[in-house]
Amino acid sequence: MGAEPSYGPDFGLLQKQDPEIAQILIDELDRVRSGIQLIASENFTSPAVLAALGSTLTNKYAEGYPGRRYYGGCEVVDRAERLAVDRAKRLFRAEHANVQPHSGASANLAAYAALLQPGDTMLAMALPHGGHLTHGSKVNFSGRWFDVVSYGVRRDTELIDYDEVRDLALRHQPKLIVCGATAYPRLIDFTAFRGIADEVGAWLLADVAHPIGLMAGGAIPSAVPYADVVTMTTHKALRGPRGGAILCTEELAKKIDRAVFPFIQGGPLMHVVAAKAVAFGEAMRPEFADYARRVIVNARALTDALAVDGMRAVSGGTDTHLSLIDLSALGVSGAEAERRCAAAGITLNRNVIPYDAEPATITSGIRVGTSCVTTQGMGPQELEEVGTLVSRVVRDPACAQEVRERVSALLAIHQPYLSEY
Ligand code: DSN
Repeated sequence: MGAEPSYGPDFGLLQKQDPEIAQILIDELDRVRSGIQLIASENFTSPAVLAALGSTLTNKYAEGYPGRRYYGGCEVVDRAERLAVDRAKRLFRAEHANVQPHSGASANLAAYAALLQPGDTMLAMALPHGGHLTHGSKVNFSGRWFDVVSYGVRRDTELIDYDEVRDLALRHQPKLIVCGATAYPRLIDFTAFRGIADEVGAWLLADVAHPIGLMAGGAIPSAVPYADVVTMTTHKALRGPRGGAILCTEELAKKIDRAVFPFIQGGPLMHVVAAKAVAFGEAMRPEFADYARRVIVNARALTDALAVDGMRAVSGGTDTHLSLIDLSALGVSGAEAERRCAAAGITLNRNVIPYDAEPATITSGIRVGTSCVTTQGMGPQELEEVGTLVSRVVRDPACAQEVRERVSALLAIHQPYLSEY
């Protein structure tokens, strides 16, 4: 692998023509190389994915679908989209794939557009309990346009309350049930959701934007056999370009395709579609299955190390790439912990925990994930140390410099875009 993949072959030209932007590219690569990235929704794409993203495919208008475009000259980009669709179908054993959504939010918007009319009732996980903005938050289109009923986690176990989900479904008869979350560290019981959806005659949508990479690698059970529609992002644990995709049954294929284009989107981003094909191809390799397994092993090592120092894992642990950590016992807010870690070169995000008394800007918790550090080649031993470093600097901000030195030592061995993929 080259040492400076994000610069591309014409980086010299960019430096000459637009030194300000060139410097930003350099600074961002330096930033991730000089700190530990624990944001659970981020990852480092391969240089091959970056190469596809930085290609001339960005120039092509291709509204429509392969073989059915509204522009001429699409015969080459058609091949990229066909490959992306075929690989997604094979990788996830899905009947149909649409690889055009620009993001996870767009994928959800398209899925709702395919299955619902404005004013219809949907049942989804509450944002403060780990759901997503597009699962019915009042500040989002989903909460504005649909009649949203929310379920959450139990106060005692901090696990999804499947009895509550069923009761709410029976009472409100939603047309759509959404499962999936952004800050839920445990496996979701798709069989239970399927059963509830069948009982009330609802569609089941699994928004697995976060764990789809772990499903691709076979490290956790897939949602595909259970859900009518699966929405995802391609840039989290899956390690592809920033974007979204939708998998669905053959029965819903036409509805989903029409909802993506022409209903919510115009021209697809063909360079991103090509990069998605690259990422799906990479995820089919045995090394990716090993990667997905190691992400979870690392998340457990990190979670256990944090717990030793009183940083309690919500629900008691993790089955995935992320943990939600309750800082209440330390008397430090999530926002303050985020700042203290940043001062020591550790990037993570504050996050509300279930039943949090603090608002989303402050929070009582943080969220950590291991997709990035695993891509960098770190293992459980390193993650144990990372846990200790997080806990030291959160408890005592005066340790920031000392912690930063240990962070640098770890990064000297495990730098992004220098280790092998
Ligand atoms: N922003 C993403 C996350 O961090 O989980 C969800 O869209």
